[in-house]
Amino acid sequence: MPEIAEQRKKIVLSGIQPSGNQFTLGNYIGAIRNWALMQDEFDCLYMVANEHSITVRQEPAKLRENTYRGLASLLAAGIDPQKSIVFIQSHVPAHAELAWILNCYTMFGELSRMTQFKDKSAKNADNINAGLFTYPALMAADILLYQADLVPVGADQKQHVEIARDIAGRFNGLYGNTFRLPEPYIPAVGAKIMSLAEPERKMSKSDANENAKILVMDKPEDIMRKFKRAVTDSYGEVSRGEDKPGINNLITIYSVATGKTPEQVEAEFAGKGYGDFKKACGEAVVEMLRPFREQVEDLMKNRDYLDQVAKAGADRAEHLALRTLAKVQKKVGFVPKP
Ligand code: ATP
Ligand code: LTN
Repeated sequence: MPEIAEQRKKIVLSGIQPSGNQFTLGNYIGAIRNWALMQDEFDCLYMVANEHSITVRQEPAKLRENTYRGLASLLAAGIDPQKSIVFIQSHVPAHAELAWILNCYTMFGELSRMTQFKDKSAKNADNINAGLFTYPALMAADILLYQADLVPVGADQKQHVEIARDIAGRFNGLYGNTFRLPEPYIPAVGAKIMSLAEPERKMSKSDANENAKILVMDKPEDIMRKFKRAVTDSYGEVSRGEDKPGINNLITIYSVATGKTPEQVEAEFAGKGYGDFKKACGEAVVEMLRPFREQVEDLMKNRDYLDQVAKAGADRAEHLALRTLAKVQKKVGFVPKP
């Protein structure tokens, strides 16, 4: 029997905002580390979402620095610009152009249901701007421009990928098949790393409490100290349980950092106390992040290289994006430039 013709590789797109200082262990485990793991199986595009960042007020010089740091972090996490398209969102104007069009096919009611909008507008009560509200239309543009099949994100972004899919379906329904319908791709382990201080809440880079989050560039001694202080419970047993959010979280982190299953972790620490376990977690995370951190530091000294990667990535991305944008403009009835 002849082999069935080889199927095309699925297209993957994801992005991360360069807001705040640096990425957290949650961003690393829930997002960028997985992106690197997907490069061989899929055709991947990864971007630094700097246009999304200005929905919350940023200091221009810091935003510039963080954008480069974001790019360096993607490379340090193992994303290879020869394999994947790596770029900075604002370098491809088609994102903003398609976002405008999609805004006109996105409903006030559906945007009002976005939990991130509700959270962020509560946190930034003095700056509830229109961009913060229509943010999902820009994210839909990011995804739909490249006809992405899969969008690897942490659990908190699932709702935004679903709205992108709804917008795409609505547009296709009106104008015929234009966009591929994307699906969220959520990791089985580590999709929601919790705060070390309040383990019922997600670890978030914008958390004001430094002890709640591990930053990917933290020094080893800071990582050790934060794990030592991590909030646990009074059971004293290293095993998972419904009412043990702190220990559940540490077991997840340790198992990702060491490649062991949660069962193996429980067996390894049977009969041992939380003190030993927290120390082991800290050491495992220090080792996991060490090469990453060193590479970010090296890359940040080489701005020319980062510029070169960004330029080449943007050119490749733009080529693909313009194909979809032209199709969309034609469908909605824009007159082509004579
Ligand atoms: P902010 O605090 O500003 O909302 P954030 O830490 O939530 O920032 P984002 O830039 O919104 O980070 O997220 C980047 C990626 O990291 C997304 O795919 C998101 O789902 C993922 N992510 C963020 N926090 C976590 C977490 N605690 N666990 C797993 N994945 C996460
Ligand atoms: N909104 C996302 C970042 C982001 C993104 C995207 C993720 C912007 N564009 C496209 C996936 C696909 C966030 O805040 N984490």
